[in-house]
Amino acid sequence: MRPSLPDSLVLARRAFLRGLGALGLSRLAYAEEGFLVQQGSVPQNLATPLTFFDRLLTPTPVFFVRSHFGPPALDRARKLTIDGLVKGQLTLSMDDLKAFPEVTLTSVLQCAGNGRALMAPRVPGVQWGHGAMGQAAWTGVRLKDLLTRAGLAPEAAHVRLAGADLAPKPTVPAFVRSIPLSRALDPGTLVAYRMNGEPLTLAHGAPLRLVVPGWAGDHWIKWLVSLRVQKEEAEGFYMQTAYKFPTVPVVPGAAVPPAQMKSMTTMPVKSLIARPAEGGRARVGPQEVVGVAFSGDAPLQGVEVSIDGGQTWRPAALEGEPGVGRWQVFRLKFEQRTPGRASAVARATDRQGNKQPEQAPWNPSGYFWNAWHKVSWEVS
Ligand SMILES: Nc1nc2c(c(=O)[nH]1)N[C@H]1C(S)=C(S)[C@@H](COP(=O)(O)O)O[C@H]1N2
Ligand SMILES: [Mo]
Repeated sequence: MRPSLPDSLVLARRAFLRGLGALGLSRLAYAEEGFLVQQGSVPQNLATPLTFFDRLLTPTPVFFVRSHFGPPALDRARKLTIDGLVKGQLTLSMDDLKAFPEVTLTSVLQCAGNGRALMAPRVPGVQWGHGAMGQAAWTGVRLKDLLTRAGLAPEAAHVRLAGADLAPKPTVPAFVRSIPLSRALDPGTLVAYRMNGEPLTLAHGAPLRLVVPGWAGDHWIKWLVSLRVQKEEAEGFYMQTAYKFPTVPVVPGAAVPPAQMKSMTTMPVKSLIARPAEGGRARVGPQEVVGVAFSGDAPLQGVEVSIDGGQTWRPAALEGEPGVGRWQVFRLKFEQRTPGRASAVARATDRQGNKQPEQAPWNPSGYFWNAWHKVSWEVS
C-alpha cells in the first residue's frame, strides 16, 4: 500500500494552523487559504490557492502536486543510472552527485494543463483552475555535467527520462518522456535534490527530479531513476500522444489530426492576479492589484493593468529578477474614490515580443491557458 497522502496533509495542515496560532495570526483566515486543495477525485493532484501568487517563492507546503499514479515508496538512497549512447554507463548515488558543482536557480513549475477548467468548450483531463503552478528555488547539478562525465556518442539526440513511480496496472502506460539533447545540455537543466532550500519532499520527487526552466511541468520528471541517451524520442503514450499542441489554429471543439500536433516545450507568456480576489470586498480608498507574470520563451518585458475594462493600460511595478521561465511579482496601486464595482485585468509581454492573448487558444487537451486574467470586487 502507498502511504495515504490525505492523512499526512491533514496533519501538516493542523501543524501549520497551530504554528499560525502561536504567531498570533488569524486561524480563520488561514483555515481558508493555508492548505492545498485536492483537485479531482485522486489525492495526488493538489492545487495551490490563488492567494499565494503574490510572492516570488511558493512555500513548499502549499506548492501544487501533480502525479499521474501517486508517489513510489520514499527511498532517499535510490541511485540514478545513465546509459544508452554513452561511452560508459554511470550509476550515481547522492554522494556521487554532490561531487559535481552545485547550482541553485529560481524557476516556475507549471502543469501544461493549468487553467484547463477555463477552456470552452470543456475538455477532458484534471480540471485545474489557476493553481497548477508555483515558483521555487531548485538546487542540484547540471544534467550537462552528468552527460559529459558519461561521454556522449555521436548519434546521441534525445535523453529518455524515467521515474520510479509505476502505473497502477500493466495496461496503463508508464510515465516515460524524453527531452532533446540540446535541451539536456542547456546549463539551466538540472537534476535537483533540494527545493526552497530543503531536501525534496516525496510529493515533489524525492530524492531526485529534473528541472527544465521555461518548459512545462511534464518534462520535470520526479523520482528520477533512469536517464537513457538515445537516437529517438521516448516511446509510449506520454511522449507520442499526450502533451501535444496543434500547429495550426483550431476551431473550438474541433478534432485535430495527429499529424497537426507537436510536442509542447516552452510555456507561453502569462500573468495572473492574486489579489484582489474575484468577488471580494474593499473599502473606498487605496486599492492594490498584485500578481505574478512569466514567459517560458524570454525574460519578462512588462505587465500592464487596466482598471477600466481594457480601455486604458498602466504599467505595473515589477519585483524580482527577470529570467526565462522565472516569474516576477507585479503590483499596481490606484485610488478608488467612490463606492461601486472595481475591476482589474492584467496582460504581460516578454522580451521576444510575445504578448499574452485576450483569449487563450482552445486546443483538444486544454493546455497552456494564458488568457488575460480579469477580476472584479465590490468597493464600499
Ligand atoms: N515520475 C513522474 N514525474 C512527473 C509526473 C509523474 O506523474 N511522474 N508528473 C509530471 C507533471 S505532468 C507535472 S505538472 C509535474 C508536477 O510537479 P509537482 O508535483 O512537483 O508540482 O511533475 C511531472 N513529473
Ligand atoms: Mo502536468
